[in-house]
Amino acid sequence: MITLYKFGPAFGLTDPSPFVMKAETLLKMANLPYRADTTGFAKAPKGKLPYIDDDGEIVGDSTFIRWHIERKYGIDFDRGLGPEQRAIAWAFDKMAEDHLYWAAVDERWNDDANFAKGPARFFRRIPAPVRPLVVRMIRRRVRKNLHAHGMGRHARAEIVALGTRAIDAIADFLGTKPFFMGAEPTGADATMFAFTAGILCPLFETPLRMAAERHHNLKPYVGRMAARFYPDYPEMAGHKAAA
Ligand SMILES: N[C@@H](CCC(=O)N[C@@H](CS)C(=O)NCC(=O)O)C(=O)O
Repeated sequence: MITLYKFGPAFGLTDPSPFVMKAETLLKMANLPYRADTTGFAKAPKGKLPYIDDDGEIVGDSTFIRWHIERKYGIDFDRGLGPEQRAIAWAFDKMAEDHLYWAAVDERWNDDANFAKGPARFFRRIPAPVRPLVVRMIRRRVRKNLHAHGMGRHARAEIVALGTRAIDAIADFLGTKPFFMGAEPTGADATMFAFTAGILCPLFETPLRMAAERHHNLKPYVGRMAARFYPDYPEMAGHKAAA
């Protein structure tokens, strides 16, 4: 049995981390039984979530989880796609994960109002006297990570412009197709669904959400994915504007 280590549902999403949502969606796409565990962060092999424990084999990182599923269970998430389409899917995946992600992190963690509504909740269990100190320390670490990546060196307006360009690319490529690469879900849908659902999360007032809402195909797309893979998750009903 596979155990998926995740943060746990938050903000009306199955997880606040798009990487966790991606990994969980891949498990569902593969029809593999799994159990979720929200207590594994301290033992994360790479200091990040998600990771899985598959009968004693620990796999960290959503992409390596994907490759593990494909290898061990003989699944090709991109079946039906030719090399050119696979290349495009990979490029979009990494645009979301290594570029758009950081613009979204900036909005959630560096905007005080969004931080208070969202990530601040992660610290509720920390004893009140030390909480402000811990919050300051973690926010400083997030800022350092943003700076090290490079996104954090830009002005807010520049970050929004870059994030918006990525969202426009996702929406334009999706176009009128039901799923990202065509008529049926493929590997990239796990990623596009996770990131788009996170950015459309109605809890946060963000320019990236506004950018996503300007595209009339994104909410129905998230709804379609949620309806197909999370039928028992009514919290995602907000996205069930599915066509
Ligand atoms: N490349 C990793 C990224 C995972 C990741 O960035 N996870 C974040 C949450 S969105 C995390 O666990 N951060 C905790 C930390 O950096 O301390 C993947 O694809 O799984």
